[in-house]
Amino acid sequence: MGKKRFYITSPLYYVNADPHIGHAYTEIACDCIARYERMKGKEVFFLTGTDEHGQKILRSAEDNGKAPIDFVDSVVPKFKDLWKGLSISYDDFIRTTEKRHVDTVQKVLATLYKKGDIYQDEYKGFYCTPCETFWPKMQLEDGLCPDCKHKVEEISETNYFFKLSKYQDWLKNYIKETPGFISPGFRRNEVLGYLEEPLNDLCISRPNTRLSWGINIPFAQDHVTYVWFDALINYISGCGWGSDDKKFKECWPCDFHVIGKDILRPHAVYWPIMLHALGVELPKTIFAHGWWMMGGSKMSKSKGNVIDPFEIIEKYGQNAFRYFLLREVTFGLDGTFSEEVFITRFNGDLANDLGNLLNRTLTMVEKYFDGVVPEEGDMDEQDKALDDKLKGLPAKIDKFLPELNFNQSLISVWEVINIANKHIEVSKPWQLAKENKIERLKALMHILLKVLSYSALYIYPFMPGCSLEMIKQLGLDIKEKDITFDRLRSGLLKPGTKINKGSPIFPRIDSN
Ligand code: ME8
Repeated sequence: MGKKRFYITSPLYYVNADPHIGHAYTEIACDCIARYERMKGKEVFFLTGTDEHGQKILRSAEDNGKAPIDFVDSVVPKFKDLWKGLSISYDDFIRTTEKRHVDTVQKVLATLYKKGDIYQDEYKGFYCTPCETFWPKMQLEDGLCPDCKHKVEEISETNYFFKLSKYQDWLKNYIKETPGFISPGFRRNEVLGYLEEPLNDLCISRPNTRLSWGINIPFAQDHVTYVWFDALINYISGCGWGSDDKKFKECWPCDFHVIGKDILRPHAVYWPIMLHALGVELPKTIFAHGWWMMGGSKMSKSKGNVIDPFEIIEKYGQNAFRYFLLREVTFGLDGTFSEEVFITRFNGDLANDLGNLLNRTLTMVEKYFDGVVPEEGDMDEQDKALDDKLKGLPAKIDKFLPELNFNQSLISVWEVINIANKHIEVSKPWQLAKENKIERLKALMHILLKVLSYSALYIYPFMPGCSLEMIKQLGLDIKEKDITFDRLRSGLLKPGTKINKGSPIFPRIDSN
């Protein structure tokens, strides 16, 4: 058997409309972790994809005058284009309409049916189409869906049910005994809160007289599978459960399911119970992040208040976009997106702090040393303080990133960048040059180049494009595949090599 891979998943996004920045957020977070784990030398399996069945997608297809499969085929490339535009390094992209997924869903259904965990019953309830959810009357709010406040339809029909209730106590105990299973901690408490109420069995079928766009249920040809039951299974169909044992053993258990808080219940209640009933180990961590809001409410396709990520990339570049989303808000909490705040952060952190440090250091190396990296000189107190800060960085990143604490990781890198900028102000290299203090100037330039070289590599998971551009301008002899923590340990700067100064990496944005 091969080595255990680090396995991370994003949700499968609905293809009823174009992707927006909420989708980009989860994807960028997963990509950052995938790149960081690769830097640590891990084999990574990063799975993403699209959720393509169900009423909502069917309605959008009808609205667009297309057959459902043609409609989903036309939307999927938009997600793939966005991931390309954001340098998302996924290893596999799964679509729920693919045969490998359909076969797995049918196998799961057949297994659970045979085991007696799925049964047939009459269903009476209120159905919310936008949420694809049945609600008992008592949970409606003013007769409307308690989640999205849309109108619900009263329905009575024969359906198939999955015995969630049978496993409620088991799940409650599992969550209590496994603190890191649902993260952040306040989300774990929220789930324990749901589990205080009796859990209803989950209706996992739809009669195909009402909905035909779904996966056929193998023991009930007149029903299709409920879209959530279908979609969650991607996390095992995408890594070979029931079809490729070797791959499955290499990947499972999954290290991180990264999701938004909107889909906590299916992931933290239905999914663990489905896996447990199947006899499959549970994922290690389900991390639910917060929402990007616009004008006080969640940015979402149905509210029509979305920001087009293609536009932001076009205007400001993928690096700044990735940086902003990961830096601005603590992962787990909500944030408000505004272009004004984006520009402030761009001009401050990226143009003034990082971009300027790179540009002015390279300009000085050209001016004072003909663009050649000087030898390491005798460090003065301030050089040493900066060097110590730099040496302390990997430990900080290794503490914060495995907890998906992106903004603290970036803050730690920027602390070093800012100290380097202050060091320039205080040490006045232009003065040293005038006074011909060449040894001091050499030492100073060397430590600045060292800070920039290490920073270029540390920011790789967050802004891979920016990292590669810095590597090029600094003249470092490193290929992308060699960006690893091992490589960092063997030193980066080679005195005597030429730098390659280019144009500023983040030119200031004039917002007027
Ligand atoms: O729920 N802020 O798909 P979906 C932050 N197909 N993140 C957001 C966001 C926002 N305003 N809006 C969306 C589905 N997201 C199901 C998932 S998984 C087996 C099936 C992100 O297209 C966030 O990760 O509605 C959220 O959980 C996901 O997109 C929902 O995407």
